[in-house]
Amino acid sequence: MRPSFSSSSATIVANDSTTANRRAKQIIGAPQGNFVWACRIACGKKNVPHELVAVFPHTPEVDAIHPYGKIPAMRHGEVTLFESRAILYYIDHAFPGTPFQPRDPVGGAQVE
Ligand SMILES: N[C@@H](CCC(=O)N[C@@H](CS)C(=O)NCC(=O)O)C(=O)O
Repeated sequence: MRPSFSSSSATIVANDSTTANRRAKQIIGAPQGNFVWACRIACGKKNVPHELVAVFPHTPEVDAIHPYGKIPAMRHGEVTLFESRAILYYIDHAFPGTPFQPRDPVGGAQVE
């Protein structure tokens, strides 16, 4: 069963000018999931347009990417990722905008 969600919240309208942004980006997972929310908030902060594929854990869309079937997973062109920290890292580094973490080694390590 697919979870219900407001389709109006599933698409973030943003400047689509970069090469990375031109590829379709999907966040895969039920919208009520806290780790899913973290990834979607990150997309919002970076103005990264994305489609929410609203599915529960252990569904085919998730199992195709995550070896343990957990949400979130992510697809962006040829790139597939799982684990919210990895997805957040990707969003932070692949797209322009104010970084979530300091880029200098000491600042980045302190955040970690
Ligand atoms: N460390 C993972 C945790 C993901 C996670 O536990 N997601 C839950 C939903 S909030 C899930 O998929 N649970 C199903 C399961 O554990 O089998 C991450 O940060 O992505």
